[in-house]
Amino acid sequence: MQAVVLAAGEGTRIRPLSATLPKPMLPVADRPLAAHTVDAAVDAGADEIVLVVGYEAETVRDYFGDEYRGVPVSYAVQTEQAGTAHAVAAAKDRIDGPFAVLNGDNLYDPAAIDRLFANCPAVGAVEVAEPRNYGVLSTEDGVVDDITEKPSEPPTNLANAGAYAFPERAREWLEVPESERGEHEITDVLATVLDRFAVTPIALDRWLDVGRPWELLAANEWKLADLDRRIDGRVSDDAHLEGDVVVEEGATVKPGTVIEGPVLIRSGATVGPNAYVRGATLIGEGASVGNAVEIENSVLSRDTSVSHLSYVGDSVLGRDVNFGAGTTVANRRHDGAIVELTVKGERVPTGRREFGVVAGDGAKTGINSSLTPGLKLATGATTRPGEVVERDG
Ligand code: TTP
Repeated sequence: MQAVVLAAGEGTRIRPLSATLPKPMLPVADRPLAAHTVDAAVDAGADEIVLVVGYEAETVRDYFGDEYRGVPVSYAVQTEQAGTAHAVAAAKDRIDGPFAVLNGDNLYDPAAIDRLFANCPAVGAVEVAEPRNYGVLSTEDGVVDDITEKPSEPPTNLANAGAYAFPERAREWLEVPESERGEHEITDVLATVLDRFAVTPIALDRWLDVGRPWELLAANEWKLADLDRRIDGRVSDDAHLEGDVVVEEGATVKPGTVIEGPVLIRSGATVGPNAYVRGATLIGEGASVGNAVEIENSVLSRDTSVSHLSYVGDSVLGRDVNFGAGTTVANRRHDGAIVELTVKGERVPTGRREFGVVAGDGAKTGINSSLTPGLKLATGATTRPGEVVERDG
């Protein structure tokens, strides 16, 4: 079966992390987010991957090339982001049989993708506590018979997980009218398939839609938890590594450092001396964690540097970020309330009592900067020495 993977979105809600990278290319453990989806499709037996690209398409092409793990990869360009059905329609000419559609910014439980492919026509379903916020699937006699967007009285607690195995005929039904949101949506294609075929619901044990910065942290927490200890880099005899820690070849861990997994230290990164790195943490390629720095439950993207005497907790730092000596991130409010973050101009609860900051590529803090919980630093933003930063900048 062909797998059409949607990766054309800009990721406006995850800004500033998507300023130079499309959301599907943001780092999740040892690969981009979309590579986890493509891997699940390849493991399920996909015989071709069709990536729908648009925003910053070149970075997607550079990563996946023409062949990925022995499976041919082709690209369809969606010039305008007019919706998920519109995105699949951009790949229409390449579809010549039953086809799967997966989101390049979702993490799926891989075993479920296997079952999805084996049971075509099928749709991924995930049990949720609050179905009113989702597209909800109704079922009868083990077959999905309807989908309702954000119903006030949900018929089930099965949310549409955005994973579909469509029969070849669905290719003819990709041109759907605009929805109330003004987009051409894949759920309208699904509705036609439900009318004409018996569609099997495939239960996903786990699923994560990565839309906002804290969901990228959650994606890393998920995939880093799967690490198996492996030390291929240079680790000082005076460093102490506990649990599932991976030090890739070309990475260096200096004396006095303590690392408690799950932690992944990627090639070219240096940690220490005397650093304390705790899970779930990703230290990206070429990143550097200096003397007496503590990093907890965070993502440091490639070439980012946190200098001596700093603390970073529950945070996501983009590429080439530089935190000056003594930078301290506060990751908990005094009142213990859920930390909020600004997403497209609105304060939104992250659902986390511990959440630090999000720093766009190239952001720099002056020495002894103090950063408050739920703060966003824009691409290339700077703070002054000793500054207490309480507002996004
Ligand atoms: P969304 O998360 O709805 O859109 P987005 O990725 O652009 O993010 P944001 O809302 O923050 O701006 O998209 C769901 C999936 O569908 C995702 O994998 C991107 C993909 N997509 C396209 O490929 N083309 C489109 O026109 C749209 C709307 C989404």
